[in-house]
Amino acid sequence: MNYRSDIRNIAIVAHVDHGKTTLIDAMLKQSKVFRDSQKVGELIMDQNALEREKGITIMAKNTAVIYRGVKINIIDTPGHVDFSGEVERVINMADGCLLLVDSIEGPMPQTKFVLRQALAKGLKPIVVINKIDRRNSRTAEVLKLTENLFLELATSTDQLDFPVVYASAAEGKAVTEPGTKGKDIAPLFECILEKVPPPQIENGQFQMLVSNLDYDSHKGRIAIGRIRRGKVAAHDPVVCVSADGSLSHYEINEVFTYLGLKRLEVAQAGAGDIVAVTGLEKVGIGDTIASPERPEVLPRIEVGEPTVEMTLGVNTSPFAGREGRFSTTRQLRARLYKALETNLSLRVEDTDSPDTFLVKGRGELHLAILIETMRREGYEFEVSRPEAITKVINGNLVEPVEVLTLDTREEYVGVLTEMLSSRQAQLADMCNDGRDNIRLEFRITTKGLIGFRSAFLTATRGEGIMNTTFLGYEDWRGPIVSTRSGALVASEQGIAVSYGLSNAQGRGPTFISPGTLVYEGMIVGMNSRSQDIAVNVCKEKKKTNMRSSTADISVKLTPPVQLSLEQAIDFINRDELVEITPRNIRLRKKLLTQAQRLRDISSARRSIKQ
Ligand SMILES: Nc1nc2c(ncn2[C@@H]2O[C@H](COP(=O)(O)OP(=O)(O)OP(=O)(O)O)[C@@H](O)[C@H]2O)c(=O)[nH]1
Ligand SMILES: [Mg+2]
Repeated sequence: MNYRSDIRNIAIVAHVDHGKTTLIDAMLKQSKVFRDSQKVGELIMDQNALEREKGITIMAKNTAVIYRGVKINIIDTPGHVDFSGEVERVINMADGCLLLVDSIEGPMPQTKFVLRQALAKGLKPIVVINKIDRRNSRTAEVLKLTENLFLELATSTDQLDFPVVYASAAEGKAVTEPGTKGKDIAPLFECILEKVPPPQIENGQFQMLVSNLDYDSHKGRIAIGRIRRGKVAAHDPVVCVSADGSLSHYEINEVFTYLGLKRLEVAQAGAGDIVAVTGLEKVGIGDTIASPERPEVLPRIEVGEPTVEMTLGVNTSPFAGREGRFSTTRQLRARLYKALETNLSLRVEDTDSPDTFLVKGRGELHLAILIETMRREGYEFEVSRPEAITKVINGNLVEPVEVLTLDTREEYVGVLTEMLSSRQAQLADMCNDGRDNIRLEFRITTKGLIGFRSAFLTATRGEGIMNTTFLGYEDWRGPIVSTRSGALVASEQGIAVSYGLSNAQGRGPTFISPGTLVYEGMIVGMNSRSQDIAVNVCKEKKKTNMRSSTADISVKLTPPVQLSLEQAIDFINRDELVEITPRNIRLRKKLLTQAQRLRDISSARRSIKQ
């Protein structure tokens, strides 16, 4: 077995927001891959518009820097639990990982998930305690907690011997001794060169596993992965082995390697390096590309199963077809099936209704990002409330269960415990730091978590952070009764006016402002009681002969509660839908007229009696 001492391949893994992408900024800036005059800003790798807006990484991405003549291929991964599939997809390209841990928060649920993944794949970990510039850093304690995590997860004793680097990614500094003052990120680079094993290579015929796909309108599909064996050059004949074992023959068009934010075209690349190749028209993630002389298949990438599902279908609202560019069944279907090519933990299924598809993902945010992406591309459609995916194992109905970690203030413990007990959650652990900051850990069904995020943020007035990790499947615990209050439902189509909205606000908060077009059956607010109530928000004040210049202005409205897409999906009940167009997000009852809804309730009652 040979090694390539001129390369290191590392993945950066951590809990959400612990500073992975910022650390890559520091590495890119220090290795001078940019011209001095070039303004590159922050979170350079988060280039996707949604990533920039939300300030989180959604997709794993590659970059590379050169340090003392060694190329370090770096893979940035997302830390949010809903995008865990991305970590699983790319981790096989690396030989080592930087496990970042926030110097205040310490190891969090996703830290454990990614460390388990990394150790299972045999990656050499380097612990990076980050954000040491922050005033309340508790570096020594966090290191202790991280050591405990290793003790819990390690499968061999040599995994317990990990190097530690202390960093401020934001300031671009790293040191190996806690408490010392650093000047740049070089100590981290040195540690990578010394501790991460160089890629092991096998000489022989070309073989690579495709870990990512990209698309270019001129070059077509771009397959990205790490070369396991041999080398590849432009015009080489190759075969691609797809999921069903079928072989397709192609000729490699171009070969690229990474440097900074660019892909550099190279004449050839060899085993151990991470490359992008073009010329393969039909190639998928998980496929093996190999020399036709020895087309041996590499194990496909395994990604955890989806836990939540929702229906996504053609928009059936009275305003359908007005605001989107793509709205037909055929267009929606093609777009959804295309998403499967790169979004490995997503599933799409046809349903009995030709206009509706079942979309399954790793969490509400995972699905919301797909929906938001489609809406920005010009699609219009409707979605149902997300539901946890149940399965039957050995004749038993089982459902997904998660660990929910809440970090908040002591004063909210009562209200949170009460909210969660009605959602089938059990308190597993509670610790107080002595300063009224409290961490609560619950075991909860995925179904009990749906709709909880917005309720949590409201209950804690934004003073709380929640995290979840998937635990496994357990016996079905029975249905949960919705505790949401009723909806204010528009009783007729028209334009909402101040007078009508002001009347509606006598019942509860509204979601729309005057001038909004509404239709019968659209949800325009929240009732303070549990049942739905019809309101006429288009109703004008009766004109009187007495002209009063202030009559209409005097209506004082409370500003509407504006639900984001995620909040809207979180809010709706089973008999409701979210209508999504490039311009609007509307909530609606599935059955639009009150007569239909009443009939539905009475027939449901009849069927219970029978
Ligand atoms: N004070 C301080 N803030 C930091 C440091 N590193 C990152 N941050 C901040 O922490 C926040 C999250 O940083 P990111 O780099 O986006 O974190 P991430 O791990 O890539 O997050 P995801 O990709 O969403 O999982 C940003 O506001 C950063 O500015 C640091 O060393 N010190
Ligand atoms: Mg990031």
